[in-house]
Amino acid sequence: MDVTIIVPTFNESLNVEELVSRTEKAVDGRAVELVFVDDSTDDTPEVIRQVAARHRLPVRLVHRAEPVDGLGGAVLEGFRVANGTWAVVMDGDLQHPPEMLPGLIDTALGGSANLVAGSRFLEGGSAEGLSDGLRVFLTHFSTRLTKLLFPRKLRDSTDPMSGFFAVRLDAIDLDELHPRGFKILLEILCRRQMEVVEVPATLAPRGGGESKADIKQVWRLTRQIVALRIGRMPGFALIGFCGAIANLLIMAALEAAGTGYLTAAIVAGVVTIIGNFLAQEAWLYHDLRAGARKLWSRFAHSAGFNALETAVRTFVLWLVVELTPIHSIIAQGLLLIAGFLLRYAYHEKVVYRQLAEIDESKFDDVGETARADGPR
Ligand SMILES: Nc1nc2c(ncn2[C@@H]2O[C@H](COP(=O)(O)OP(=O)(O)O)[C@@H](O)[C@H]2O)c(=O)[nH]1
Ligand SMILES: [Mg+2]
Repeated sequence: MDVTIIVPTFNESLNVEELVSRTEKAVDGRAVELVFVDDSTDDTPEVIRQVAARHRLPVRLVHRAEPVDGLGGAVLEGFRVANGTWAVVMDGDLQHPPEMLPGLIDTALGGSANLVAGSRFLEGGSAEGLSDGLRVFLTHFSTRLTKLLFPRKLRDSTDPMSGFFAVRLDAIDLDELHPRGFKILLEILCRRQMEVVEVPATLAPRGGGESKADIKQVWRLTRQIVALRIGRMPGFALIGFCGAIANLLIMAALEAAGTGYLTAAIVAGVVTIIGNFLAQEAWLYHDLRAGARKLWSRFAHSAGFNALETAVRTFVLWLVVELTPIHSIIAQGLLLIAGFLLRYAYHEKVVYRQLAEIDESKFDDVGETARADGPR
């Protein structure tokens, strides 16, 4: 099987017959199966079974009695059950005319990219089917915003909000994907660097029935973008915070046992540095260890940067307090935040940089991690 076409459906009984007929005609002669991942509360599953029986195209139905993660979760489920080397995702409401399938599939099978996306914004594409001005605005706004936030990963994408695309299933890690709403393509594009080719796509008006998109999707998309962008930062902050508390406790314990405060501070510092590193290794970056530099090198880079950051920060604090009217506590607060962000960036981009998979030519702009925008 070359291609599994995944069609998520939620109460789309009016469109199933036409969708299967037009798809069968369009993909004629290709090794393709169609999988409906259905969360309907109406008779859509029944209709799918009847329609499937009347067609030559292999059609399978996955009905989720207890749907998780809505549309995005349905597409993930489709990826899991797919027999194809490639998965194509297409809406079930005929907004993606099935006649676009040959172009998408042949580009996928004939090229070297691992993701082929239909773009409404390429010459020859069209977004005429966006139902109202608000949708048009939100689509353009979120496209601009995400391209700004992920310049490298979305470098070759003009339409990361598209719902019509093909992806090579061996190029994605299903456990890494955490779709929150409708924008599963964005999730795939931002989790790791994909090799993207686009083809023009038309977004037609809906067939029968009503859109299931609502204002909640804006909130979900916002959360998705935040999660994709900040990645492991909350975990990194938590480890740093626990380390600081541990540092104080160790110091207090040593001093209570009669150790001088400087010796106590040094011992507490060393223990904390090692403890933080082990926590990072075991918990936060365990999935990136294998592809990164060697253990001793990670430790040397991590501890070295932390020591350097502390020294530079203290020196800058001295400069700021001596030369400006800024209060020392305020200055230290701001410097601690800056230091934290630098440490985080350094761990993402250097300490746990994925060496093997990096093709230098692809990473010519700044502001992103190689592939570690990170799952939780
Ligand atoms: N399985 C599943 N499909 C869904 C869900 N929500 C929407 N869909 C399907 O996803 C596709 C796109 O949804 P649609 O309502 O047309 O959204 P719009 O095109 O953004 O207005 C359609 O085929 C829907 O039936 C869901 O929660 N579960
Ligand atoms: Mg639709």
